Amino acid sequence: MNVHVKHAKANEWINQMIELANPAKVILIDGSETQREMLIKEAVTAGELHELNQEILPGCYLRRSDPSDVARVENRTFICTEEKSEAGPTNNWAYAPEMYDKLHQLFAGSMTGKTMYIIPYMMGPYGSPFSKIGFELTDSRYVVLSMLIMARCGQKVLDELGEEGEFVKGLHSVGTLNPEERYICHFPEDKAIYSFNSEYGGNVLQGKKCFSLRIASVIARDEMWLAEHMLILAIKKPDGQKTYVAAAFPSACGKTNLAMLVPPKKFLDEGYEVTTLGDDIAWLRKAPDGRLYAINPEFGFFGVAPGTSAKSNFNALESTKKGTIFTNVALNTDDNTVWWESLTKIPPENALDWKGNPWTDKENVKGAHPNSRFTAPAENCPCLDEDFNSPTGVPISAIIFGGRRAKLMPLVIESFDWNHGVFLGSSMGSETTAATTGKVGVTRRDPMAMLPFCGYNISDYFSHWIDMGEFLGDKAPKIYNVNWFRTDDDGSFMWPGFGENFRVLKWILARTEGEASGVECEIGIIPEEIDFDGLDITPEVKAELFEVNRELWEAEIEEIESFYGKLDYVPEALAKEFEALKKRVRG
Ligand code: GTP
Ligand code: SPV
Ligand code: MN
Repeated sequence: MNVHVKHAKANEWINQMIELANPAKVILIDGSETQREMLIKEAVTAGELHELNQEILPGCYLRRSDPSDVARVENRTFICTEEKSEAGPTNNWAYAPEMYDKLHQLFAGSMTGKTMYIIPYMMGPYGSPFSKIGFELTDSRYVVLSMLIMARCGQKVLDELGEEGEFVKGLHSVGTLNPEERYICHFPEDKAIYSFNSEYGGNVLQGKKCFSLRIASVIARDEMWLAEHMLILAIKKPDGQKTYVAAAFPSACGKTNLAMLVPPKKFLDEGYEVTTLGDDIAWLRKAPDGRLYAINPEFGFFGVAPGTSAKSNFNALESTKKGTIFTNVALNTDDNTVWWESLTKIPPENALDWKGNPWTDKENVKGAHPNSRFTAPAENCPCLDEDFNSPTGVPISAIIFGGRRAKLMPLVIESFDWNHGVFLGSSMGSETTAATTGKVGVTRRDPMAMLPFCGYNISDYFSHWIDMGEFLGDKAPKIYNVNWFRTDDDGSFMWPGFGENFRVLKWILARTEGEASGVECEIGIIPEEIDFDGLDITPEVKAELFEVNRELWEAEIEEIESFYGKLDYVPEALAKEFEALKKRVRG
């Protein structure tokens, strides 16, 4: 078995991997429609994909994954380096030479009798200085078909790579799906990724979290840019002027929803418009004009299905109407379409749940897995921004951090300056969700929403953020923190969220233009006035959305103290910010 690409180093490595995994057949993914259709046909015949109603959902398929393989596995995800200090205390570290030995044993013969697909893929637009190339060698047709949606793949990528270009190496094998022996390994020093015994999204679609965050964050540190877990959106004002914003929220905390939001009717009538550039990952670089520009390295959306409806996220739902792979949602057997919680008020009469069992006990059993997903081409999105494929990216005026905080965090605050903003990001807490295995609803520190995705020592990552502020100087974006998830004493959300979040964006927009006023408080700058016009909320709720409770902040300070205490070091600029916060809260 032998494969030839016109890049000596890539060629050599690919053939080494073929020798190791020993597939019966090797196919190079060329990005052609003919090849994609052939793979879909094979996947349907093999029972790997279920063909949905092609009249209602053309080109759409349902995939049921193994019930033990439905989310990212943080405890099986490793950063493998020579020195432990390079990975730092927030990552699972493995000594690179030992992990290579282990992986080479696991992968030896792992594709015997199977086909190896070689996917050349590019993260970022064609012809862009931001873009980077990788290869994923996999024995999963589902991974190939998903990668064809999520990244730019095929011959065009090989053309951009040329004979000398740099590339990230990636190997994936489904193995036996044994969760105990599941390995998601990153070797930042060699720019290599190995995934074994999983077939779920963020574990195996290597272009996404593995490359675009864990490996790219290391490259970004070395090259003085940022690789972040951020959506990118544009707000167009009635006068036609556009402003771009990037926002980092932890997994399943509202990035896709904010990226695609539909402003309330009043603002649409006034002529405001929101368009989407990305819903999960941003690469940000200082451009020749001195400002911070962002691109979305991805080509599709791997979005959370439950909660997505025509009302909550019209644009995301529209994006899933063709050419989409649904994973672990319910099957409506009346018309052979899909269903998930909140898609409609009333579930379908006859359905199979996400495991493929007749869904009879609708009271107690969920139809879709809470982390069920759609893999949809970005080009389907009705509000996709005209600059989605722009090689230069878009200039970012504001960076927003946020998370799920039932109490504590106000609806929105602005940081006093860049370093204070970095402090807000570094000390962020959020309640855990179903996007990763483990307990849901526990508050944990998730700095910049990057806890599971930073490929190196988090202290160095904080320093890098501080350095970026200096590098950008007075052209640095303003930094904010938002919280859509504050609850009342009954546990109900106090803020309507979704499209109404536009009101917060509008305040942020006005602030970046120096047009809105704010009031300094202990934790940051709070809006003097937000446009709540037409919104049915009581003055008490409004007040509570911005309340800063000193007792809760005292407890928060303890938690930050304990988190900072576990780090190798806290950059001086952040230690200073933390001291200043303590003084303001206690003062
Ligand atoms: P990942 O793809 O895991 O990175 O998630 P994400 O950050 O893109 O989250 P997403 O937008 O998919 O939202 C996740 C969940 O949060 C869904 O169930 C949404 O319905 C819910 N959600 C999103 N925005 C809001 C909001 O403004 N308010 C409330 N209450 N819930 C929201
Ligand atoms: C997330 O968990 O942040 C996701 C889904 O976007 S995954 O691809 O699994 O990372
Ligand atoms: Mn994500």
